[in-house]
This record gives sequence, C-alpha cells and structure tokens, in this order.
Amino acid sequence: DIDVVCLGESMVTFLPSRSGPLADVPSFDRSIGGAESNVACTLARAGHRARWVSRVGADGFGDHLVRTIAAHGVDTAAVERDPHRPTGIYFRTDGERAVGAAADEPGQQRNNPVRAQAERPLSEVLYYRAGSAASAMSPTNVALEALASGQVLHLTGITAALSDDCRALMRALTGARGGGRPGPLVSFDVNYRVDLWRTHSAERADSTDTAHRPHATHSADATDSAGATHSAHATHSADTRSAGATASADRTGPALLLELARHSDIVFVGEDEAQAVWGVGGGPTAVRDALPEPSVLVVKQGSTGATAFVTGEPAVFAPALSVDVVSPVGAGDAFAAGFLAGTLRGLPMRDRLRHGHLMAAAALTVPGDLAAPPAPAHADRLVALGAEAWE
Ligand code: KDG
Repeated sequence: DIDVVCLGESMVTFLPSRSGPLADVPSFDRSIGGAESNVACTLARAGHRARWVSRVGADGFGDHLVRTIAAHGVDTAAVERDPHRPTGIYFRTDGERAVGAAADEPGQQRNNPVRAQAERPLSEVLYYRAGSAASAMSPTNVALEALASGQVLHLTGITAALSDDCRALMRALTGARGGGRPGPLVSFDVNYRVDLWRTHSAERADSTDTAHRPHATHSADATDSAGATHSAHATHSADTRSAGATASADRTGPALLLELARHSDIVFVGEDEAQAVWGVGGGPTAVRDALPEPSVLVVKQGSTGATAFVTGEPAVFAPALSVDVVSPVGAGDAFAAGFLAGTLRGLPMRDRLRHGHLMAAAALTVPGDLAAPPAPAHADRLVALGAEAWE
C-alpha cells in the first residue's frame, strides 16, 4: 500500500545563522537534507504514501533524521541503524550576499567583481559523510522487500557516488527490471554531485584508509529554479586526496550515471547537468537522443521550464513559475516529487510537469530543503490555471 519508496542517504544539515564565508559564520541552525528523503517528505505532505529506506548511525543525529522524516508522514520502518558508523552531516553557507560584502571590504577584489565571484562561491556545501552509515548500504544490508513495496522506487545518482557497496546496490536495483519482471517503476534523478565523485575516487586510491574521516567539499551552486542541479562547481576540496583523483572521477561518474539512467523507467536530468556530466549540449532533444531508453525522460531547463519525452509520443514542454529564489537547494527534489505525484494520479504530462514546477516553486522560496507544498486541492486549482498564468 506504499506509492513511492525512496532510497538514499540523508544528513543532518547545518544552515548558517547569517550569510558570509564559512570562516565568518558564528553558528548554524540544524535542519535535515537528503535528496531522496526530500522527495519522500514532499510526496507524503502532498497526501501520498511514501517510504524512505536508508541507514543511519546509532547516534542522536540518526534519531533526529528518522523522527523528523517520520513527522512528515513518511514510513521509516525499514531504516537501519548502524552501531559502528556515524550519521552523515553537512554544512551550508549562504554566500550570495557574501560576494557583495567581500567586494565592500577594503582591498578585497573591489575592482574585479568577476574575480571576486570566482573566488568566493555563491554558496558552499561541506559534506562530512565519508564512511557514514548510509555509505555502507549494500544489497545485503537494506531491506530489498521494502524497496520493492511501492509502485515507484525513486533513486538518485548521489547514492552511486557514495561507495562501491552503494554502486552494487544501485546496479542491482536498476538492472533488476531486466527481463520484464514485474516490479516497481524505477525513477532516477541523475543528481550529479561532482565533488562526491572526486572524493570517492580519492578513497579508492587510498583504500587502506577505512576509518571515518570527515571530508569537506566546497561547491558553488549554479542551481536553477526548477533543476537544482548543482552542476557547475568552482570547487576545491579541503581533503587533499581529492586533487589527483579528478580525472578518474570524470570517467567513473558519467559512465555509471548513464548506465543507471538507461536502466530506469522515469529519468530526471537538468539540461546543464547533462552538459556537465555527459557533454551533451544542444537542448532537450539532444539529451533525449543521448538517452532514448527510459520510457519517460524529463529534461529540466532551469527557470525556463521542463520538457518531458514519452516513448512514442510528442515532447511536452511546460514553463516554470517565476519566483524570487531564497535557496535553490531541494527544488529539484520537490520537482521530482510533484511530477511523481502527477504520475501516480495518471495526470496528463503537462499537468505532471506543472505539479513539479509548483512544488519546486515552494521549495525555492524557503531557506531549507523542504517547503510545505500547497494542499492537494489548491495545487490542482493552480495547475488548472490557463496558459497565461503559466507563461
Ligand atoms: O537535493 C538536495 C540535496 O543536495 C541535499 O539535501 C543534500 O542530498 C544531498 C546531497 O547529497 O547533496
């Protein structure tokens, strides 16, 4: 009786009490993050039955994650506790105003705003998740029957970046649909996180280090209103092991993400993300040409909108809502949740996309990952508005 099962790592998230570079942020507010649990929470808030499957540490952060996600109405019964590995956490900074502030400081890149932007990422994401409980997810320690218990199984490329065990699990879950066996539809959001792939490669190169060693990766989000793709990263890593691993990361991530996408039924990818991960430029049609297998492919085009391709049908484009963005993080997850909600209800493709845009708009206008979505009846009224409201 579950609609959507979401598998993936969630983390306790620390949001800065004020904007500025990390070194200047005096305190952080605790929140939660995790692309897949974001999808589950948004679906549950919108009235669907959602289950989150994951692993967390036997620690207070794990307690907090499970309680908070359950409080959104998500079934967390299949979440495992790992007594030996910690729950992952991450910190964010809000640098948008920091760029301006930096430019105002005497002697600080004042005369070169372009350089100032390049040197001070718009916002930073610092992960401390290497060796986490969730990174040990594997085909032998997650409840496979729980994963098969919904109509849809939602996965993302983030999980594939976490560890060899996670990659084995992702291959098993997407490949399991081969041979026409009945099972949930597999939904896959590419969610390319270049920093995670770099870190992973560094870990492989240094495989004797199995201890939990927090690492930090800094990312400048180039997120967009519907996509939240995190696709352009002016990154550096506080973990020096990452530096030499970039070339190998560049091979591993794209190839595996393509393989996983090809084996999925519903795929979400940003237009600029497809460019960043696979070098596919030329718009949504070019992305479809590169990825013809999934029966549904949704190409997110940032604040412009999104195009859905369904095998054997004409492409459908729906423009996004234009909103004042507070934080782009979580908008892509909200979009996926809205689209999946529309899919579960068998709505026409345009309305599935519009539900995605509505949920994304809600997430874009709050600082954290998660926003309360409009009540279902309200969402339906907004989705039914004429084209002029949606241009
Ligand atoms: O999509 C939002 C996520 O990026 C955020 O919650 C953290 O899951 C996360 C990740 O791995 O980046």
